This record gives sequence, structure tokens and C-alpha cells, in this order.
Amino acid sequence: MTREEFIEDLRNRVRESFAMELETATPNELFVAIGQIVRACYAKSWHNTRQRYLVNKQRQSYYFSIEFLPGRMLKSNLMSLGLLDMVRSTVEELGFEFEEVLNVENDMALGNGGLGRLASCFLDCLASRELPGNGNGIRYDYGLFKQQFVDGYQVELPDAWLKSGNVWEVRRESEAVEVRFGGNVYMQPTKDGKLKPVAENERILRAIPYDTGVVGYHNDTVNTLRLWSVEVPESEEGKYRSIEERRMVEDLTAVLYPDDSNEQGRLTRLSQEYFFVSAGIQSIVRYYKKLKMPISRINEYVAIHINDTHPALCIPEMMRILLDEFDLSWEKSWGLTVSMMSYTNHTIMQEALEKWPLQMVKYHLPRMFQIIEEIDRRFVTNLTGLYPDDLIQRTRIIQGDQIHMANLCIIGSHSTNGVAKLHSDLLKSVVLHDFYVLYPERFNNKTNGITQRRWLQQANEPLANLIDKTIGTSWRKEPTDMERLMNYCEDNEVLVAFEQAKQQNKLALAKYIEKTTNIKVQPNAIFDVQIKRLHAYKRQLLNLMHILKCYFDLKDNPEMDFVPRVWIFGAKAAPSYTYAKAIIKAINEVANLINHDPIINDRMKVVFLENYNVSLAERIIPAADVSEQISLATKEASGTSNMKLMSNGAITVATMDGANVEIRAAVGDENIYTFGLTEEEVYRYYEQGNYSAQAIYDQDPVIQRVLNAFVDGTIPNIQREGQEIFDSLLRYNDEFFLLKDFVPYCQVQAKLSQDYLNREKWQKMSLINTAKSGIFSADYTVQRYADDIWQIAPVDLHKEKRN
Ligand code: OAK
Repeated sequence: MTREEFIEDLRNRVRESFAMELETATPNELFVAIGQIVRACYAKSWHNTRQRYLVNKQRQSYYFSIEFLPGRMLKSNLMSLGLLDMVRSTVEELGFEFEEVLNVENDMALGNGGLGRLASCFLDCLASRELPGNGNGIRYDYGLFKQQFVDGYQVELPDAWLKSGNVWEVRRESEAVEVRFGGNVYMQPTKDGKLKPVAENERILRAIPYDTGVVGYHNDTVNTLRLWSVEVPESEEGKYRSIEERRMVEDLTAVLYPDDSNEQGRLTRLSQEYFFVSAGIQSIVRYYKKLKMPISRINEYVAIHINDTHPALCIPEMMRILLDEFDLSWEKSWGLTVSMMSYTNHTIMQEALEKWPLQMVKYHLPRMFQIIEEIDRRFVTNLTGLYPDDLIQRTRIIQGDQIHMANLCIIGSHSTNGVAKLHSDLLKSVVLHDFYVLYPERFNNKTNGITQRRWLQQANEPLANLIDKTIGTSWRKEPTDMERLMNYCEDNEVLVAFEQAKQQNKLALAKYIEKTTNIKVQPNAIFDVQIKRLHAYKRQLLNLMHILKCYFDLKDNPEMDFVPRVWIFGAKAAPSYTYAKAIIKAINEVANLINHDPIINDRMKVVFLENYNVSLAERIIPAADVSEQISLATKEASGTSNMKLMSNGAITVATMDGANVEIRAAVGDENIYTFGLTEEEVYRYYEQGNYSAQAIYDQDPVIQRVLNAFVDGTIPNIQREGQEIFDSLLRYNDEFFLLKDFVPYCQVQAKLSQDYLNREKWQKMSLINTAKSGIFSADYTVQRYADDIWQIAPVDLHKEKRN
């Protein structure tokens, strides 16, 4: 598309859609019009990609996830289509601020954090590698809540992201399916002596798919993210006696559950899970029928991925369709199902392991219940005599009055993976050890990854351009090519240029901070960043304790040498997680105290940015000098902000947890600051039960002063919260060993501050971190999923031409 064609198109669309002239349009109209143009640009490729898959009978994977977190899409789509520079300069020439146009777009925030963002990175990479992989999820009317601080407290506001429409989605009326809930199922004998389930009094809902194109980077592949929305089918209208009753149904896809670890066992959540699973599986089977292949071969064409346990019902739902709709035998159906399904575990936190009350499933999803019961019965029967009874009892799906979803996933799929080496090893040796005994060949690791296209190329243009200038542009498609930067470790000119790029980003963030919080920060201070959900195990509190220690040091000795630092936090807490909310309040109060203390004189600033989301991450990450990855070893399955920050040249302060272990291996000990208990030490404490937070407190005056600050009025306005925090550490014996790790944490921080003064050394470390970050590209991660688990490959274009 030429510049002239673009302007012409833009002019027409503004006229047609808004009855106004381009000259009088605001960023809002411009965003919609450009969005329409972009969509039109990839429409043909989208159609062609689908045709290609269909004609070639391409084996495809379907990534089932209850969360997707793509963020904004205008800039990334423009970039993928190679239109970014032209559109940006044209829009600016027309007298508009391009940034303002981009900022009109609502973040698509249909996820809580790591798991949802990973799903979106994967979709981007699948398309960019021309791999036939689709997403399947829920089109929530309201995304993750918007966070505001009122008096330092988190307040949650609804995110009505669809209010102003969504240019990217296409409603596919003709591909709607029915999903059935409740009622009774009984078995009826058929003429040939078999038993067939018959259902009565079910509630039928209509699932409407909304498809979004996932545009590959500089190729013609556009894959599909299919999100389902609920409606009342016309045939059922008469059954609803009141608006409330109807509203209950329509509420099914209204909101995303804002908790990323605690399953609340709510019926609506269970219904959401079945709804998008059933709709997705039905639509896969319907598509498969178009291939005119026998159902007995469906596993050659379909790979289904279960992203954590939320889509676990994929297994019984596929069984239902094969058994009830295709009349296959149990054995045949089970073989096909297991060979199609694969499962990723994303956490070892006990409270996040999903279990559903048996009665709830039995009553609301009776056919699912029957099938799960039968899977469980056969599992027990088949293993009895081969394995110890207690092992069988620990691994079966139905235990007492609960259904264990992880057990269902492992038993009903051919692959179970963790998301970093350490995490996958812990699954095998501890958390899922019993299953590892049963099915050792099913277990594997797939270390997470990120897409450098969004997190470096798009979010950090100064650095991306510099990398291009230094080593060429191939890293944009082959991220490990960034390794070539290693040749410039000693090149002063390059190091200085890298420093300047960082400085430019820090200036931009400083401006944003001032605009949104009124806090002035110095761009030459260390920008120390911790961005992630607020969770006790992630230990934002440890960071805060170190901040308090620095504060007291400066108060005691105002003349001391102190390397100026700005601590930047971004974090949402689940609305019901009072402890996490107490920590938010505490951080905000400490920030207030320090930022206004004249003795500190701007040498310390603490900034907690509101409403951390994908777009905000894109602002913060390029400006970070330091990346805080300080979870208690064994608790963070992988982490992905660690990879994003590393890629942008931030140096990691890390415990040996999750993917930090692999980051250290990549950059080398001298280019990362590690500290804290190891996995073995943590487990030793658990075994020996001899951890005493009180003993550590009693012996360390610095720790005493820091902890006392929470309850003695030093930190103002946190009476209740301060007490809760204090008690968690002493009365309840510090579940995540903060006190144990505090001293080594402060030591590496002190070393880091000193190293920061050595600009050359620091810049070299930073360059090495970027250079070595290519291996954490999700391009490679999805390739490994594609090769080892899904067995999917790009379309053979030559074959297509031959045909
Ligand atoms: C969310 C809900 C249930 C279970 C796990 C999660 C989740 O978000 N886990 C996170 O997944 C990320 C992607 O794999 C990991 O990087 C994080 O360590 C993990 O906490």
C-alpha cells in the first residue's frame, strides 16, 4: 500500500464510518479507521491461510486457554504487515500524534498474568513461524479489573473494554454451536443391545464464536484466535420466565475471574470452563467432518492443548462426542482422546490446583460426570495389582467428594509439561511424583519464552534500531542472532550508544511517572523494577524491606554515599486476597513517606504505578536497569517478566527459582545477581521443620528495625495492614522465608549499587543480557511444542503449488 492509497482509504473510511472529514477527525476516529484498513489488509491472507490448511488437510493444534492477554494490537499488526513506518509518518504528517492514536485502543486484557500472556505470545509465534496453531477461549465482556489507588488502597473498577467496539473481531454467526447444561441423563438400550445415553430437561445455550486474526510477522500467515460468547438460543426463549433468569445465563461470559491462583469453586467458573471447552471441541469436530476423513483418524489431524487445568473438560467432552455422536467404543475413543490431548502445568502452589465438588459436576454436567466416573473406574481397575493401592488412591481422579482436575489431565493426555527446567524437575520428583512413576514417558519440559517482537522490537525502538545498526536485522526473525552482540562487549562506542538508548527510555518513563503520579524521578538513578501479580510467594515484601533498610541507613547517616535509586512497582492483587492488598497499601505508604522526606533529598524514590497491564509493561520494561525476580526458590514455575526485562538489558536480581536458573546459565554468574535459599535448602526446612523466623529476628537488629516499622507508627496509616504483615512474618513463621533471605538480598543489592557506578562494567553486563536473551524467544518454545508434542509443521507450500 502506498502512502497515497493509505490517505485515500483513510479519508473514505472516516467519511463513511463517522460522517466527517479527515481534517476534523480525533484520535478516536483515526484509530477505528486505521484499524479497519489494517484488517482489510490481512483479510485475504487470513482467508488464504484457512483455505490452505483446509485444502492441505493440515494437522493443526488448538491451544485451549481460559485466558488470553494480547494487549493492544494496532501497533503489532502494523509491524507484522510491514506498514508501521509508513502509517506512522503519514499520520504525523497529517498533523496527528501517532502515539495518541495508539493509546485510544483498549488493552485486550482477558487474562490475569503469566499464563494468559504466555498464551498470547505463543499465538503470535505460531503465526510468525507459519505454524498451523489456533487459540480457543472466552470472549469476556469485562476483562481484568482496572486498578486504582485510593488512599493507597487498591480499588477495582470494571474494564468494559468492548464499550467502544472491537475492530479486530469477526462474529461468525454461522459457526455457532449449542452447549448443554444440567438435566438428567439415563442409559437406554438400543436395538443392537448397546446402551445409549439419553438426556432430558437440559438447558441449551448458544455459543457464538468471535474470531480475531493473529497476524504472522512478515509472512502471509494469519491464524485464528476464537473466543466464545454466550447467548440464549431462540428456541429456548420461552423457557426463561424472568429477566433475572435470562441474565444469569448471559452472565456466563460476562467477567473474567480476577484470581490467578485461588480457585473459588464457583458454579459460574465451572460453567465457563465447560462452555468454552464444549464449544471449542464441537467446532473442531465440525471442521474435521469437512475433511471427509473417517473419525477413527481424527488424531492424525488434531492436537489439543490444555493450558493448565481450566480446560480439563476437553478430555471427557471429546470422549462424549466420540462415544455418543460417533458410536465409537470406549477403548477406541480413549485411544484417540489421549493421543490428541496434551497438558501444561503452570504452578505448584497447592491452592491453585483445581478441584471441583463432585456433586456440582454431577448436577450441572451430568454426562461429563458419568464419563469422568468411568475414566476413574477404569484407571483404578487397570492399575490394581500392578501398583500399590495407596499410590492408586493418591492418583485417581475422584477422591472423596472431589474431582481432581490435574489428575484428569495427566491420565487423559499423552504429554504433561512444566514451564522451566527446575519446575519440570519438581513436577517429576515431588509434586507429581506418583504420576511420574506411572507414566514416566509423558513428562517433559518446555521452558517458557516471550516474543521479542512485542517486548523489544515494538516496545523499545531505540534499542531495536541500535541492534539493527550493530548486527543487522536478522535477529527480528531469528532472535538467537542477538548473540552476535557479544562481539561488541568491549566496543566503547557501542556500549555508549546502548547506554544512550536506555537513557532515552528512562526519560520517557520518567515523564510518564510524573504525568500520572506527580512524582519527579531522576533518570540517572537506578531504575529498579518489580512487575508481576502481587503474591506472597513473589515476595514484593522482601523488596520493600530492603527499601526500608536503605531508608534507615540514609536517615542515620545522611551524608553517606548512596547511589540514587527509583524503585518501580506494578502489580494487581486478586480482589479477595487481603494479605496482598495489605502489601500494596504498605508499599504506597512507604512511598509516600520516603518521597516526601527532605533528608532523602531525591536519592530514593518509590513509585507504584497503577493498573499494571500489557501496555504499561511496554513502557516500563525498556527503561529498567534492574529486574527483581526474588520469589522463594521452588515457588515461581517459570516467570516471563524476567525474560522480557533481560532482553531489554536489565540486570536480574534473582533467586534460583523458575527460569532464573536458566537465565543465569545463559548470561554467566558475573552478569546476574543471585542470592537466597536454594531448592534443596527450602525442602530441607520443610522436612526438618526447623525454620524459626523469630530466632532470626531476635538476632538481627536491622531486621528488628525494619519489621517494627510496620507496627510502631514509623510507616503511617497502616495499623491493620502493618500488623497483618508483621504477624505473617513472626507469628505465622514467615511461610516464604523472607527473613532468611533478607541479609543476602541486601548484600547483592549493595554490590549492585557499587557496580552501577562503573558505567563501562554495567553497560557490558547489560549488553550481554540482551545478547543472550534470544534463547528465551517463544519462537523456539512453540517450535519445541510443535515438534515434540503437537507434531505440527508449516504448510508445505511447494506441495500446494504441485497440486
Ligand atoms: C494461573 C492460574 C492457575 C495456575 C497458574 C497460573 C499462572 O499464571 N501461572 C504462571 O504461569 C506463567 C506462565 O507459565 C509462569 O511464568 C509463572 O511462573 C506462573 O506463576
